[in-house]
Amino acid sequence: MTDNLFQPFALNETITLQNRILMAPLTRCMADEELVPTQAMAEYYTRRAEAGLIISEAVLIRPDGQGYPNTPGLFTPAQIDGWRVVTDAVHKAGGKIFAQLWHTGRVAHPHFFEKSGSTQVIAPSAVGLEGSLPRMRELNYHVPKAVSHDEIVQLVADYAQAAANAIDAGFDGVEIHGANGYLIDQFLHHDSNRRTDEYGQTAENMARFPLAVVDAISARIGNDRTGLRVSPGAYVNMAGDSRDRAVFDYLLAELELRDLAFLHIGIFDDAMEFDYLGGSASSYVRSIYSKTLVGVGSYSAEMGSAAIAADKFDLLAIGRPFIANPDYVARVREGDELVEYSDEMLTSLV
Ligand code: FNR
Ligand code: 8K6
Repeated sequence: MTDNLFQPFALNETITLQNRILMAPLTRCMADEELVPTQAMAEYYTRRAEAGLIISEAVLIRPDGQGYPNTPGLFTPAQIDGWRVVTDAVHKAGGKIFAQLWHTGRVAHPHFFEKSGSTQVIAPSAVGLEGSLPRMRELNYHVPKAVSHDEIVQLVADYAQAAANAIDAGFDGVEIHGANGYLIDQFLHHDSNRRTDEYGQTAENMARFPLAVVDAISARIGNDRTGLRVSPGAYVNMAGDSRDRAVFDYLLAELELRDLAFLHIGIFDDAMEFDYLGGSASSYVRSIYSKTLVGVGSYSAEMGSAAIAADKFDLLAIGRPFIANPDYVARVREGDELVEYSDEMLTSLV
């Protein structure tokens, strides 16, 4: 029984989704050398247009946010034009698509962006990640430079400009990538934020940059077209700290006042429990935040449908099964069997 997944859902007065299944953001590393989306990417997304909403793979707001090869951007005219081909095709097929706006912070590497003229990796504090990049053993992470006050102001402006570029490129809205240990999330966890100025130490200070990004983007394109993804439970690129709980308590209360299109959990398996959150990431967020919540993380359609029926969240995002099954929505609706995901599927866009 997955009937409730096929009910339309109004995010607000502007946007109504045709069903409650979202395609989760999935980095595929398939943009061209100028980080422009390709025709193959347009076709890949269009095959999935039956989703209530597609969240694009994470898209760079500027060059120094890049930490993986061939991840697309939204900061040059060619990138905007490339995305317009994608959004037009998705719209023609009856779908909706948001751009996920991304800066990786300390997970970036100059190998990818030094040709832009910058070689500096930036983050809230000069605390580096251990080890080397995935599948690029010769590249070790750098110790980042702690951003200055002026650089923070510039970052906020660059997020807002990327959001405006997304609308220009035909996206229906944006999801701010505040999850998975990247730049915005680095401000929200004590592991990566050791600042002693107005962006560190207290919950209010640590939430200041993330909320400034939310507010600047909402002012630029409308809060009805702005969503946010967060990871209150540290699980990737980050170490957990029980003091992070107070930061998210404060952040979520502030977000409650802002009427965003939705809030989306960033997690790979929502069965994971965090001591300092008193349970799973989604149950913690639901206990504080009453507006539209997107659940995700190793859910089958049946489990997600049951979670929605039990009011654990409102919308279900599906990641890996959507890589394996372009026609995921139709298969679930018809009760057809799904193809199982495997990591080898990441080498081509189907
Ligand atoms: C991801 N995920 C992810 N999350 C995100 O916020 N932005 C991104 O660009 C990506 N990229 C990405 C690539 C790949 C190959 C995987 C497998 C995952 C996380 C993703 O959105 C989702 O949260 C997880 O995959 C869990 O959902 P499923 O796959 O269990 O349905
Ligand atoms: C060629 C494919 C490259 C895919 C890059 C994906 C980058 C973003 C996703 C981060 C994946 C991290 C996986 C962490 C799993 C943690 C589970 C506890």
